[in-house]
Amino acid sequence: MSSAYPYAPATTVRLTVGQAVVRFLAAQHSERDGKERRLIAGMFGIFGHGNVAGVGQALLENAVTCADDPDVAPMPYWLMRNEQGGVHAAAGFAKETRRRQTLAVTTSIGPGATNMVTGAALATTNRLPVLLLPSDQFATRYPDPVLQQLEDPRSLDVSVNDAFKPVSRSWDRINRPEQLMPSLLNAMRVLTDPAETGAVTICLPQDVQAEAYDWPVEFFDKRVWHIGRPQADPAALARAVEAIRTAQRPLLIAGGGVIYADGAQALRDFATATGIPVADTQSGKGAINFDHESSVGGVGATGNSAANCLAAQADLIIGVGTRYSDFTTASHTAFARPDVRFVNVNVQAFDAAKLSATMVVGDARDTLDALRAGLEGWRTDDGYRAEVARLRQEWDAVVEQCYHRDHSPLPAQTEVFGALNEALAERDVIINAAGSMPGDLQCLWRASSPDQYHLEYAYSTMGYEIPAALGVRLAMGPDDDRNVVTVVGDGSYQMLPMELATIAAEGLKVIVVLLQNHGFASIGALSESVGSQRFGTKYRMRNDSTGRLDGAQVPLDLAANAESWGLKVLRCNGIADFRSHLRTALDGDEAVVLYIETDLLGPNPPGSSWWDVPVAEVSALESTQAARAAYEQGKRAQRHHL
Ligand SMILES: Cc1ncc(C[n+]2csc(CCOP(=O)(O)OP(=O)(O)O)c2C)c(N)n1
Ligand SMILES: [Mg+2]
Repeated sequence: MSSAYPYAPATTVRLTVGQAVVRFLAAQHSERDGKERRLIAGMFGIFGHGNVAGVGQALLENAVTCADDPDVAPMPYWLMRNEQGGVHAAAGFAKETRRRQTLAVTTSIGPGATNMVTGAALATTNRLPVLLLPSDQFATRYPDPVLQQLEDPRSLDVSVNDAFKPVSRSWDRINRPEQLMPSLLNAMRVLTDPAETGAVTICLPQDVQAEAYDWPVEFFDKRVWHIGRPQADPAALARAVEAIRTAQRPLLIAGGGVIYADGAQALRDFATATGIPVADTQSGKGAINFDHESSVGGVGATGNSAANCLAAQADLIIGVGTRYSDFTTASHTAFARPDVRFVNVNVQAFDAAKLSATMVVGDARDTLDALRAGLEGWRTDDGYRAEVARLRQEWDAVVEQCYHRDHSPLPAQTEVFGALNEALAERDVIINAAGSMPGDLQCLWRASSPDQYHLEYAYSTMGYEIPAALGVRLAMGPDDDRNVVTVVGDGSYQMLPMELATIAAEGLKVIVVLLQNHGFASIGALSESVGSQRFGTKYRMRNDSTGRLDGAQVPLDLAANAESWGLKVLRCNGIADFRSHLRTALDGDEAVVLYIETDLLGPNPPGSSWWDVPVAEVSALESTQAARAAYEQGKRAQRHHL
C-alpha cells in the first residue's frame, strides 16, 4: 500500500539499545511550578554478563564522549554494593526531591535483578518514582538456558523479571529495539504522574542491549515532563466545604501528599484560618510545624494521646494526601464516633475514596487553598480550640519527659531522639524506616520544616536507612550544607550495611546513628504483647542447655564493623557523650557513625492506641491465652466505615 506521506525520519543515529537507553534518559527533564530539573539524574549499577556489554558499555561510552559531544548529556554513574541498596538509594533520592527527580538502576540478570524486587515494592508502596533496568535472558533464545536463567516449561516467555510485575506501576520487556521508544516514553509518563508513580521496570534482554538500530534523532531531543497539579472538581469542593462547615469537631490528617505537593504553607494557612487541628502520618510529619497552634502531632497506632483523643471524638476527618495505612487508622479503631464522616483530598481517586469519604480528587496544595477560600469566615469554636491547646500542652510535657529520662544503666532510645531533635537544624534530614524507632519518632519528633522528617513507613524495610542516606545526600548535591542523619537499629544494620562502602568511596558526608540493643526492641515488645514471650527476638548464642537462642550476647562488635568500611566511628558512652559526639559530627565535614548502646526494653513513649496483630486462637500457653483475650477485647472497637 502506498501513502502520499511515507514516513522516514530525517536523520537517524545508529546506537545500541543500551546506548539509546542512556542517551534518552540523559535528555529527560521534569518541570513543576516553572522549575526544570533532570528527571533521571544518574544511574546506580552492578554489572554482570547481562549488562556489562550493553548498558555498561553505554555508560562507559557516555562518560568518555559526553565532554566533547554536544548531543550527549552526561549520565552520572555510581557503583552500589547491593542492587537492593541501589533501589533504596534511588527511592531516598526521589523522596528528597519530592518526586521531581529520581535515579535509574541497571543490573545483570537473575540474582542481580531479583535483588531489586524488595526495593521496587518499597518504592511502589511509598508512591516514589524509581526506574529499574534489570537485564533479561536472551530474546533470541539461542543459548538457553543462559547462566542464571530460570526455565519455566509452561512458558518460555517467563523470566525471573516477571516477579517485578506486582511491585511495579509499569512493566515492560524490550524484545526488539523499536519497542524501546514507546516503552521509555510511557515510563517517563508514569514516573512523573503524581497519581500513578512508583517503580517502573523495563527489562532489557542481554542480546537486545548490544543490538544496533537506526534511531530517529528526535527520540533523543530534550524532553520536559510536566508534573501537574490536578484541579479539584468545583462540585466536589462545594461538598467538602459543606461537610466541614457543618462539623463541630473536625480533625485534619496530613499525609505525605501534602509535602510532595509543596503544600506545607497552604496547610499552615488553612489551619490558621480555620482553627482545625492537624495531625500527621509518618510521611506527612513536618507539613505543619510542630509549634503551630493547630498541630497535634502523630495520629494512630503509634500516635500521641492528643491526636488520638481528638481522632476518637472527631465528627469529621479530613484526610489530605494520606493512604490511610493501618498505623494511621489504628487498624480502623481510631475514629470511634458512630457518626464520623470523612473528606479525602488526594491526587489518586483510589485513596480519595477510602473510608467511604466525600472525595476530592486533586492536588493537595491547590485544594487546601480552595477549601480555605470556600470556608472564609468560618472557624472552629473557641471551646474546641481551647481543648486542642490543653491536649497539646499535656503531650508536650510527655515528650519532654521521654527526651530527658536519665534512664540507667543504659539510656532509653527516646533520649537519643531528644538529643537529635534538639541538635538538628530545621532543614537537616533524619532518616529511619524499621524497628521500634519509627513508632517513637512518630510519637515524639518535633518537626518544624517539611524537609526534616524522612521516614519510610509504608513498606518499613529493614535496611533502607543507610542506602537512603546515600540517596538523600546525592539529591542534595555537593553545595548543600544541610546534615543527613540516618538512624539504624542493630537488626537493620546487620541486614544491609554495605552501602557504607559506597558512601566512603564517594566521600559523602552522612551521619549514621547506630542504636545497639542486641535484638529487636520492636518485635520483641510486640511478641510479648501477643503472648509470644519475645521468642527469637534477641541476638543470642545457641544455648546448649535449653536448645534455644537464649545464651550469651552474640559477640559482634558493630562499631568495629562500621569502622571496617572506612568510616570514622565515635563510640558514645551514655547520652552526654552522645550529645557531644553528635555536635562534633554535625559540625565536621566527613561521614561519621555514632555508636550507642540503648536499653532493649525501652522505656518507649506511652501508647494510646491499638494495632491489629491476630493472636493464636488456641494455645497451651497461658501468655498466649491472656493475649488472645485482650486481642478480642481490642477488636471490638474495629469497624468498617461505610
Ligand atoms: C526486611 C524486613 N524484615 C523483617 C521485618 C520485620 N521487622 C520489623 S522491625 C524488626 C526488627 C528490627 O530490629 P532493629 O533494627 O534492631 O530495631 P529495634 O527493633 O531493636 O528497634 C523486624 C525483624 C522488616 N520490617 N523488614
Ligand atoms: Mg535492635
